[in-house]
Amino acid sequence: MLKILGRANSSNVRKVLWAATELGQAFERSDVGGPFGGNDTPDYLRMNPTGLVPTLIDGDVIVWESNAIIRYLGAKYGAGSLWPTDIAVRADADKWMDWQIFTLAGPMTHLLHSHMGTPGRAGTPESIAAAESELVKHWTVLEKGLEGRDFIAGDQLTMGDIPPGFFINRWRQLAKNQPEFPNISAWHERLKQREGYKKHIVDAGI
Ligand SMILES: N[C@@H](CCC(=O)N[C@@H](CS)C(=O)NCC(=O)O)C(=O)O
Repeated sequence: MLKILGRANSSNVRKVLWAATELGQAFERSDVGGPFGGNDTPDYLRMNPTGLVPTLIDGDVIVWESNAIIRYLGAKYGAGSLWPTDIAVRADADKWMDWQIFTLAGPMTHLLHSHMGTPGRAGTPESIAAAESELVKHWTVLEKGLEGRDFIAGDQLTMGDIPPGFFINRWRQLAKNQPEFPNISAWHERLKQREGYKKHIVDAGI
């Protein structure tokens, strides 16, 4: 059975839990990181030298970096579903996964820490407003990308929906500056119909 190491309130862990659920793969999850610790031990660092979560163990295979884990799970257990077999569709899904981690993650993390009041990481009203404006610019790109599509890479859910699908739910909860994005709203509603999204993203908090 798959083993997923990482606390269940971590955004990067939750993306992986959603992916495994979409694939119908049973998993055992252990609380590692945050208040649980365990991610600075020699054993953990041998598996994941970053000392971050999540880490996936699938038999002899160990994978870290949440989006790499989602790609691995898709390729192994979801060819034709989460993992598009058409190379062009797969590139499209890949693109939005990279966009999430390089483009959305910075301002989204700023909003989260500001909301939580994390010492040393919470922003000022000005920096929060700037992060929110930046996010509106980025979500506008996805709004256009979703034109005529039910999901990010076409008419079915793929791995490309998972990373930005996590952030849209958080952005809806945290951002004050939320223009109308009809395509994004319809996509978000579609995601909310899915068991894994409901359980690991919507019902699991911010
Ligand atoms: N790029 C990495 C980032 C991993 C990351 O930053 N994980 C955070 C939790 S979301 C972490 O491990 N923080 C330290 C901790 O929980 O102890 C990924 O996508 O897996």
